[in-house]
Amino acid sequence: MMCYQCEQTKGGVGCTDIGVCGKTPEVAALQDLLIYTVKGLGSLAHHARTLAGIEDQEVNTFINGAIFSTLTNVNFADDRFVEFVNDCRRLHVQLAAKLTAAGVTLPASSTASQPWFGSMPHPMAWNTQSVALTGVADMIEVGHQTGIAARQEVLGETLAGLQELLMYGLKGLAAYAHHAEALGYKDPAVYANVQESLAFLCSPEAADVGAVLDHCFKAGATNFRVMEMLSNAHTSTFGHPVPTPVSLNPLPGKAILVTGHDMHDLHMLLEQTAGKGINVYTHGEMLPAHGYPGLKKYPHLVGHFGGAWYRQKVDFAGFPGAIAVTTNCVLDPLQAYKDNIFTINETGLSGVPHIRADGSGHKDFGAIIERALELPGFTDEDVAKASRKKDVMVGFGHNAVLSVAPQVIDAIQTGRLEHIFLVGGCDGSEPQRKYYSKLYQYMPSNTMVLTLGCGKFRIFDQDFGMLPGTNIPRLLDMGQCNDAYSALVVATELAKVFKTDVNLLPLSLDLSWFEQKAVAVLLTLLHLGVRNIRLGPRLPAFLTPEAVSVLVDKFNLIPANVVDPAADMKMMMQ
Ligand code: FSO
Ligand code: SF4
Repeated sequence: MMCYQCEQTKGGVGCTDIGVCGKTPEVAALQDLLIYTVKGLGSLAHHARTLAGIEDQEVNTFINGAIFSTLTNVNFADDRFVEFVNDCRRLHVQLAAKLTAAGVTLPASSTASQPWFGSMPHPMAWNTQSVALTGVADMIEVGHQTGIAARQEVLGETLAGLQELLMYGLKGLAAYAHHAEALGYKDPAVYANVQESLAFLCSPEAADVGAVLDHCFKAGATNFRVMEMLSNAHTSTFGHPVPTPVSLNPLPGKAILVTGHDMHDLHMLLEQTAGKGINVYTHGEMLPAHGYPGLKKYPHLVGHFGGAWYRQKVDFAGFPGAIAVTTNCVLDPLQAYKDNIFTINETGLSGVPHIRADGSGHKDFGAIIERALELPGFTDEDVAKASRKKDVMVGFGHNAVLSVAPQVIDAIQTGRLEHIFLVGGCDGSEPQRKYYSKLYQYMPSNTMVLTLGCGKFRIFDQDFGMLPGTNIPRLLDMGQCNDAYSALVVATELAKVFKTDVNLLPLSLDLSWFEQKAVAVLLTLLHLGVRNIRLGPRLPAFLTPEAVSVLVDKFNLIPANVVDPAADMKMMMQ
């Protein structure tokens, strides 16, 4: 196997024996095969749209979900990937039949294999070949031929890595688009862009660095649309987030912990648990849910439990109830809680029950509820012996922040607010990530910090006090990683007031990346022309020094100075 799609990749180079995340070589091969086969279906869907005006919603939904399933820490279940590959080939044949019925024949050149597919045919050709794939072992064998190695050999590491940059950006935006779709929000232009990019990656044009970079920025533009659509989906369904204190202290009673990013699932679960005497807690990236009026109205949504994703083995083992995994990040479970955990949507763990939606999108969480009722929940003694923690504040989406904009603007104009930091992104277990904890310590008291994503867990429970002369907290959490959209709305509005551009505001972006959603957000920022972004704790392994130098020249992308956060702070304050 060879995988270097996330920040924690082995040695900062690539996972080759087994993933640092726990991904086995077998699952890696199946994921590679799924991406290869989705490139084929995406190409066909692109041609069907452009040549025959055929739009196939089942294909559109499938492609985004399938891509999402290969994101870091989403799915480790080999049987689910076999299912995805089979579904992909079935949909391909179905769509090809629609084209034939419409009297459209694809030009022979469109299915000519590219040198970087090695010994494999063009994915569109493979999808319709009658290859006998009877099970996991067959697929793994083919999957081994679809990995990154052939692309690196033919294209060289820089171009192969830039093609991956595009693919990872697509993974991130497909994940966000899939969340929006669960709430009934979709945009034909988004499907079209994803599929056009997949077709591009199978075309001779993808051997050109400039063309690949153009597609990366186009994916960044699409991701902006997607984050906006997801933000609208959340706020139209659940209302705009409002500042809300969240308890970190458990209450006595039966309990369910909901992790991941999917607000729609949380909502369905709150509905199904209402009146059943079960308390629902958020975990990880679900924390911002407490700020949404349409979710906080449920009295049994009682608080938040645990920290960032990488601590889940400790958190989940210490949780006396059932655990619902709606999206990443999920890790191979410990025996201690394996019987309590359930996967939903694209997530998957071997030997763990998986809950599927019915045809109308409804999910029956009966099994989770049943397990929660079997387990002890928090007892009075548990609660009595737990150390009392202070509430944390959430709910500072763009609406809430813009409502205090006049005070912020006044504070900037009168010098009481010297600088704003946006520390967005993910957390992780590596020691270099201590940089972010230290960075906060060096922030002068006349500054504010906006957080988003699970990186917030470095400081979410610390008291930063108020901005001098105002009743605005210095630390404002804007939400999940996809709420980078909210941060962009605020930055754009501030730039308008000061009649300048975002790059000239007293604002620094220090991004901690981990997986491919963060790649999509980075591409969005670059597409918008945002400069001087700090990126850490390590630069992506898939970007060679040559590729990095292009981004440094064009955008002044700055690697985070993880060994000297004080120096970084000094530079940002200048
Ligand atoms: Fe964190 Fe995981 Fe939201 Fe990521 S939970 S690491 S960027 O998946 O998505 O912030
Ligand atoms: Fe390694 Fe990350 Fe790939 Fe997992 S997802 S195998 S940790 S690079």
